[in-house]
Amino acid sequence: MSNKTLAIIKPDAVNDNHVGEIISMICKAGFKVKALKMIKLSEDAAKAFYEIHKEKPFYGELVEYMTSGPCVPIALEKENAVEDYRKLIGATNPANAAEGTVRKLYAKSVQYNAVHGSDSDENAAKEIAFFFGSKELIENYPA
Ligand code: DAT
Ligand code: MG
Repeated sequence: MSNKTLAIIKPDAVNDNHVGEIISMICKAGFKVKALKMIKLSEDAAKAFYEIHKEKPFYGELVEYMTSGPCVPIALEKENAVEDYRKLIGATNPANAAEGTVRKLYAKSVQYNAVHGSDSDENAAKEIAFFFGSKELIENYPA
């Protein structure tokens, strides 16, 4: 059964012109794009998106970084989407990311780590709804 996950190409990767290469890696790995946009998060939006991390020491820096420029959220579908996408992007800290993963290739540090990925089906649904209204998700294509 196919399920969904939310990817975000984060501001450093957008700024470095890696949007195309990262989307290409995602599509070559078999994910189907269901919705995609470019957006500059407000401070309130970034705080809300990362609410789960609000007690962490890096929360302030994370919010600052995620509002530093535009990012590209992408709703994706694939069998085993959450786990397979996290495999494609690699470990949170690029120093620990496997060869050939998105973070190994494009992340600069644990903070500037190029991409986001949902960590569960439940959070994927919440995160997709955070960025996309139901009319923005293209459910069945090609017809
Ligand atoms: P992931 O993005 O792999 O799911 P996470 O949910 O633990 O990782 O953390 C969310 C983001 O917060 C992560 O992508 C980058 C930042 N972050 C995590 N750990 C950090 C740390 N030790 N120092 C600075 N930023 C950190
Ligand atoms: Mg996470």
